[in-house]
Amino acid sequence: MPAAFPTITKIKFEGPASRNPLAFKHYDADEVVAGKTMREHLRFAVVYWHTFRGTGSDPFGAGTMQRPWDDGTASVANAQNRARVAFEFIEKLGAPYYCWHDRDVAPEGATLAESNRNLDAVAKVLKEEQKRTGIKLLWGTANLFSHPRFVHGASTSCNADVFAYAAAQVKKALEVTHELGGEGYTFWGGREGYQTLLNTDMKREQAHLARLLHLAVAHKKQIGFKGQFYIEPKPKEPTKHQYDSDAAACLNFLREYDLLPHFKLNIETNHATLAGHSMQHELEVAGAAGALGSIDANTGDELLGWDTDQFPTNIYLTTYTMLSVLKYGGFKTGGVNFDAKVRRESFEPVDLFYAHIGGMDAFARGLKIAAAIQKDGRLAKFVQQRYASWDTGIGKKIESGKATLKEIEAYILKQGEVAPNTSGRQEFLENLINDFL
Ligand code: XLS
Ligand code: NI
Ligand code: NI
Repeated sequence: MPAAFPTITKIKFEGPASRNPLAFKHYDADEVVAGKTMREHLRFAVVYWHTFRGTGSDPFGAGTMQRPWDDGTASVANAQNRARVAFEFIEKLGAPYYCWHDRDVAPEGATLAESNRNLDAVAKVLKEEQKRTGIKLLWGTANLFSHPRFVHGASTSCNADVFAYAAAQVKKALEVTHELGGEGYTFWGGREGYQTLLNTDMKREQAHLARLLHLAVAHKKQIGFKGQFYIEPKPKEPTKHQYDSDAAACLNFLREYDLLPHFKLNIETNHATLAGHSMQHELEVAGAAGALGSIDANTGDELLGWDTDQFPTNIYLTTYTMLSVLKYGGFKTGGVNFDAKVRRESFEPVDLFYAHIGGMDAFARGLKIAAAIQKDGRLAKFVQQRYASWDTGIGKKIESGKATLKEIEAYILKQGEVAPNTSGRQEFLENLINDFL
């Protein structure tokens, strides 16, 4: 097979002074930062769906992407060829992981059996390519939203046969993920939500969603799959309200249905902002619950209110993201997965390289800056001191649950009034962060 990117060789680290747009300026995979190499910290993954299946179409116009290797047919041979191209790209880029949906990698057939055969035929090539290159599968997932059968949702559909179809599809996607040595499996509730409450039994739909997840947990055990399960929060799009609306809603749902021990969260930047939160907020909610699993790295546009899935280049964003990731002990099974797409106007194959290189460099800088802030220690110390009143005396007693309301009342009656509070020092802290940028 001729190379799909014949003029591009392996992307190298050339350092910040380099002016080569096809080189890393900051991501040096082997450089050790805070005790681990950047490769180990960041665990970059390329997504199959945007990078190899994205056409560049939008509601107003057709696809624009120039992908000369793709013959445009839905044949298995084309899908297998595309898989080889994908690995040429990921290998040249130097990302250690990739992620897919079942229907990105292989074409949907006329029946589920045919779709499964197609998936097996492409998975065979993926396995060969993984072996040849050493690139690994960060997570797999099932596309339970594109086909018209999922018009009312998948596990939350009003039609039990659609639930059954979705469950069967998840079973197969899990098995293929397992076969390819995947380190995780993600559930993003594609259309698990509603357009109008007038036709919706919300309680029943959410119970069905939980049922699917329980079935997946049981099947995981049965086939011996040891990967991590993730839920990916998103508040809207395609439905008006998605049940997995944000990290807090997901955690509550998982707790309500006794699923929390089996899941962590996969936090996506643009989904956080759609939910009216910052990425940092979502990471802190997940981290505080011990459920920070992985991230879908991208960014929205300040002026556009939808999931634009742009590549992240904002150093503040990557710094705050990595500060939270480091704070909660770094990625274990998860990683920085670029769930991002090049703009419709960036239609040449080389743009795929520019986009990923920029995202990787932005995260490398975020990691280094976050590690420096952590090492400096002033920020963490400030937060610790801000709560010092809880470490002794009445604070300690209240926190440990040993004080009664009566004792607390007696304490404050004796005090008469509370001593003046100390400043929150927001501007001081914002300046402190800037010292490291
Ligand atoms: C869509 C989601 C999707 C998931 C995988 O908005 O981000 O791409 O990551 O199903
Ligand atoms: Ni995503
Ligand atoms: Ni998304």
